[in-house]
Amino acid sequence: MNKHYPFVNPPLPYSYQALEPYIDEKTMELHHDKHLQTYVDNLNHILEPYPTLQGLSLEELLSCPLCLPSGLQIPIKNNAGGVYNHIFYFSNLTPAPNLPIPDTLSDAITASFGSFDAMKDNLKKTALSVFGSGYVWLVLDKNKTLALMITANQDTPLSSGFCPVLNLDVWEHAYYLKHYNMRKDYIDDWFSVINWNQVNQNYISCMKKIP
Ligand code: MN3
Repeated sequence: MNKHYPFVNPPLPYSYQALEPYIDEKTMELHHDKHLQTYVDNLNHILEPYPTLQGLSLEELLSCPLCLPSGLQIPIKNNAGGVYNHIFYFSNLTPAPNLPIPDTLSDAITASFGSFDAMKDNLKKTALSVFGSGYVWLVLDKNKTLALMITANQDTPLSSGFCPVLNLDVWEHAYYLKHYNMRKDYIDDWFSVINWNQVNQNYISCMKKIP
């Protein structure tokens, strides 16, 4: 995929039905082909008249909102965020269970939360507490500690200096066709299709980025 304008919607790294029965085919198709595609199209439309911004990556567009022209700060936060958050969400899922969690990440989770189960319980409670549309994130903070955070709408942790390790989309479009109002069941199903090898790689690259 292009790292800058014009952004493209990368294909899913698995088929639409690959995450059945945990996440259904129709949800994946609409989520990728319609929701994510709309953010890609909107972002390209916003950047079209601004050649000076067209060389910036998603991370660069999102890390310093105040560096952008004031009229573009909110539209870019919403649409570059929508692109970044969805690509990251899809990239951390897999139809092939890959437990146990790699040692590097597993040790970091134990150091920060006490145990994997404590992290999982905490993440589930946090995800259930999100009011309205948003995401729950596992992030690395400036002290190289793993932490959970909530972002509203398509906001990202990048603008507040956190490095993303894993995210969970809790907008209703991510689960309503299959799980209806049962967000709790969606969270449990999502835990069954997490690509822990990829999450471990995300953690390692975050460790390298934070001085
Ligand atoms: Mn979504």
